[in-house]
Amino acid sequence: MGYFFIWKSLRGRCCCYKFNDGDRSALYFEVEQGKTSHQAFQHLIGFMSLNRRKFLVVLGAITGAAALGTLPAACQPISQTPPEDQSSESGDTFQLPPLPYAYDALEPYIDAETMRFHHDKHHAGYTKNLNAALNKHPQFKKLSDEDLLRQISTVPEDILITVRNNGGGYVNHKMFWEIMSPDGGGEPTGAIATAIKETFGSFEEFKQQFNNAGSKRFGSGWAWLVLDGEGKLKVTSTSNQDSPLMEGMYPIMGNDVWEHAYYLKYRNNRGEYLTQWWNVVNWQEVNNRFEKAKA
Ligand code: MN3
Repeated sequence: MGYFFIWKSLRGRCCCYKFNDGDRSALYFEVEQGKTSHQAFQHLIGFMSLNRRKFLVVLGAITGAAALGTLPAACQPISQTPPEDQSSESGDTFQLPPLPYAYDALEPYIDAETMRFHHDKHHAGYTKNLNAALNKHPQFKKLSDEDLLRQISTVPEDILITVRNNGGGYVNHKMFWEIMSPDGGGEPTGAIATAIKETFGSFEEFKQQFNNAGSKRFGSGWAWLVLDGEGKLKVTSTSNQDSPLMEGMYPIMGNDVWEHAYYLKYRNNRGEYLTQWWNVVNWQEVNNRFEKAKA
């Protein structure tokens, strides 16, 4: 017995959202077991509002038992009306976005187990802690997640550290899943390719600076390519879950150098992880972020 929300991406793939069922083997997305249908639906709505350009057509919701073999046939339009209500009665302001690909999609560069824990435990934890903190000062729920980080200095003392760590973690990982893809790698394309060349001289030089930023970050943190306050590209790094947004800069792309991002596969060899990571970079999305930030 399970419930499935099914919709279709622009690439024509059916994406299935399933909950309340022990079988987690074959479906594209899933949520924690034991969620109510209302919670799962809110989660889906949150995801769609974040990814509207990728998931335009809502095919509808199917409830009941659905054998895996029948899913392709079930991917027929049922309703083309996206759900309107984006408020959440559960009190959760921010929703954990499902991975935009399967856990094992980034193999062999990032292993499925790492992705599963990284998304389902770490990112889910940041999301939960952020929501809990904001419940104490609900006026901050009106802000977008990025604006919350931009305005971090206005956050009250009693939730400041929690919001800084978990709000940063929430936003950073939301970006992280999007800027990776099983179809990623290779050289940058579009406006970002030109800008990288102009700023750093070559893609190779940029990669080296970025990898340096990641390998020199002591302890946990991120390596970044940012657009600074003057609209210039810059390589930088932050500790813990701090976001460039907290420093008036926009994160175009970032790599997570916390051990949880690579330790299962690469052990203590962060340098090798940094090198291999370029094989999954989704340049199309990086370019989207760049063009959006420049606009
Ligand atoms: Mn992480």
